[in-house]
Amino acid sequence: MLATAKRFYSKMVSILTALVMTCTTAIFTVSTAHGEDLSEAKISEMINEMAMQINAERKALGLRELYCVPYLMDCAEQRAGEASEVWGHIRPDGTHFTSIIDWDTAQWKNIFENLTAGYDTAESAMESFRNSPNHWAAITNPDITHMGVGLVYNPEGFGGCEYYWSQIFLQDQRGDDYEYAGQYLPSDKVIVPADEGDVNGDAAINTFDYITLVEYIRNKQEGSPAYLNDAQLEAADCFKDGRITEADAKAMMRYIIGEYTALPYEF
Ligand SMILES: [Ca+2]
Repeated sequence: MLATAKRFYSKMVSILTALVMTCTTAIFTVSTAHGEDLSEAKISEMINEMAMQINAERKALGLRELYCVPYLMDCAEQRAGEASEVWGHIRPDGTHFTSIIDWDTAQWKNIFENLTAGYDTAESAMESFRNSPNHWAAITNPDITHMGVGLVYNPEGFGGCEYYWSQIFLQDQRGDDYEYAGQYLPSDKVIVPADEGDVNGDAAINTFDYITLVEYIRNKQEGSPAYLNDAQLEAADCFKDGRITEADAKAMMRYIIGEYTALPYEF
């Protein structure tokens, strides 16, 4: 009982509940015509843009980049929708925002939620967070490792803000290198390898691929954020043994210098 109470307390103190009603000033600057043709693709693009900006800000400060987690992206989208109905970190059912997280999926020991509304670009929404110390402290928290970003366009939403953004950040108690299903580092393009060994997807197989692969392996070993998409992993698996190791990097280098004539390397 005491242990449960203690865990609850430590959870509560780690939750950031800062809330700034950024919406009111934006009501007068946001045009309704903008959002009416917001496609799902456009919303995804805006969400990705925000995720990239979060990591760019963190990188500039020497902080680790955060993985986007599809599960947390879904949670963030749901929270953005809820906040458009009932503004704040308390959900429409009266529970704290953390109740959106399934404990078996995300065993957070630190969790933060940022909300802002009324901004029709990722950049302006990020600017609203930048101008709010508590929100910015969450974005630049050194302990967090994973995130979800959500945007819901709701012309009937709270305060007439139309654009409702949410960010969920967390650190999992299972370790900073705990891997969530489908996690990825946000990027502005989908990398498509042209062939075996073309890890960076520029249709040539050269030292840039080798560097990309070696960095990936090193970051993995150090427990730092590292991400290659499935097609890149396939292209990087020069031994075709289903694992990415230094042996793959060596095989790639041997191919690049002409020692091997083809990839994947056949025993
Ligand atoms: Ca390449």
